[in-house]
Amino acid sequence: MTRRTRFAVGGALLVVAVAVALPAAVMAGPDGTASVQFGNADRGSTGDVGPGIVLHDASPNAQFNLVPGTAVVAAGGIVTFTVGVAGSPSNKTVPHQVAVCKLGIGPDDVVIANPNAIPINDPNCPVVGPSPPSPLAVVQKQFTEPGRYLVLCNLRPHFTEFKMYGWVNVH
Ligand SMILES: [Cu+2]
Repeated sequence: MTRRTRFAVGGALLVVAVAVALPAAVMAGPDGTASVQFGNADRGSTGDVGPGIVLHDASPNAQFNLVPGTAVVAAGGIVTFTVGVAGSPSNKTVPHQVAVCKLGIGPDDVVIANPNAIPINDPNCPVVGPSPPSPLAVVQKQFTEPGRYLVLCNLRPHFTEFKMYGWVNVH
């Protein structure tokens, strides 16, 4: 089993656990809901990268991930994005911010107006939350129109350097 496979399996188990923990009223039926873990707090080896920041991997690519990379939900369904759920409290130090792009926007279409600012804030990819960015949060979004939506971390380095994005397929 490769490292990548192990991460994927762990993430899948976690998504199942989150789904089971949701109250019955939220479970709207087949594909009425989906859950995405937004960042993997405990992945790889520990390393301090700055005051108060512990990146849990020598290469942050394992941590700066959406699991699953593609979530599927029916039109009208709700996707729950959980930031930082996997980490031990001492490792919940890296903030994230969920942004969902309009239909038709791909990773190469994202406009970074100010390359020196941390937030991307592309009007075509409005922030869902948390606001301000946080290492520990749960945010939800309802998807009414079918299509394939790009979901990214609004913190520019996470997106540009670590490709922290995924997809929601609405059918
Ligand atoms: Cu991020």
